[in-house]
Amino acid sequence: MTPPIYDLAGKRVVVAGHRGMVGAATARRLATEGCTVIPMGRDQVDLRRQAEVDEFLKDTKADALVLAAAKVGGIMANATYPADFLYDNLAIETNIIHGAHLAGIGKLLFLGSSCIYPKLAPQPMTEDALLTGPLEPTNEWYAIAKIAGIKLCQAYRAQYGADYISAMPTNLYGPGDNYNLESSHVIPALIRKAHMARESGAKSMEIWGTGTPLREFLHADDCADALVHLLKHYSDAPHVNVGSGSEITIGDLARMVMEVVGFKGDLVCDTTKPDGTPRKLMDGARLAAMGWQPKIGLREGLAHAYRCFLEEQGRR
Ligand code: GFB
Repeated sequence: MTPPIYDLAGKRVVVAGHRGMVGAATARRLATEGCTVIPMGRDQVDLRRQAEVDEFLKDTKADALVLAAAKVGGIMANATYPADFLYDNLAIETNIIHGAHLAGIGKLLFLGSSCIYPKLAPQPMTEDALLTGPLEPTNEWYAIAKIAGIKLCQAYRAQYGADYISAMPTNLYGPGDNYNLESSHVIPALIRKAHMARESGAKSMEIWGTGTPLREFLHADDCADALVHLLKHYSDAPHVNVGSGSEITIGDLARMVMEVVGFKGDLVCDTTKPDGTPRKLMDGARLAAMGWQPKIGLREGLAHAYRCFLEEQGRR
């Protein structure tokens, strides 16, 4: 492995969105690098207000910042709250990127999403597929905000020489996920549905859509590991895909979750609900060439996520 171009040991690193699933995983991973992690979240600052963000950041004396704060949600939340997904995400990233620049924070890592790519992008999707076609309508608002974030990082690099980089993770899951059935992503929804079906002795469990869409999933701890790798080894304008390299249909995913949870009933498709984009597999060659590989397989990751779900339920 080539030596890091950015040494994290002893650095003060702000994690914006430290209570979210990826932010929390990133804070845990950064702590193992000998960093001082400075949490920044909506419990301390309204991230949609520039003045509050500027005030917070100028006092941190931070060297680097990971921008994991965002309004996130699954397919229904995205389609139901387009204004929140566009406004909140644009405001959060604009305020934090500009605030980091004003505070003299030299290194910043912005987190986007695989939904930035066109709905029918050639698969696997390389970074060059950005802005080559129309977006998937169920999440275009979120996608537009995340594309703006990439461009902001590139603009601050071009105009001010700031070392601001962007990572585009695939669909993520793991500890601290959102299990609200209306607003969650598919994995936490399936975990909760399978658990409830087993507990209640139900004969079947419902999934949204046809079960045929393909998705790529990455455990949040693997994502955090990739983000730290990028902080240490990457300094350039183009964004970088962060994926696991393997995909699965939603139907097969549901059957795998049912096995992990121990629910033996039938699977029923609610086709009144949307499928979203038919396929979304990242090309991970750019990150692989930097020497990074995922470590957590899907079945193992789902078993871990289910254990975390049970623990989180037990704490309520
Ligand atoms: O994870 P998910 O909500 O987001 O849905 P997207 C993935 C697939 O799982 C879709 C199906 O085809 C859903 O129809 N699905 C089946 C379910 N059952 C369920 C269920 O009970 N709950 C949910 N949520 N889905 C999101 C974007 O798209 O991906 C975001 O909306 C973001 O902007 C995120 O980019 C990573 O993969 O379709």
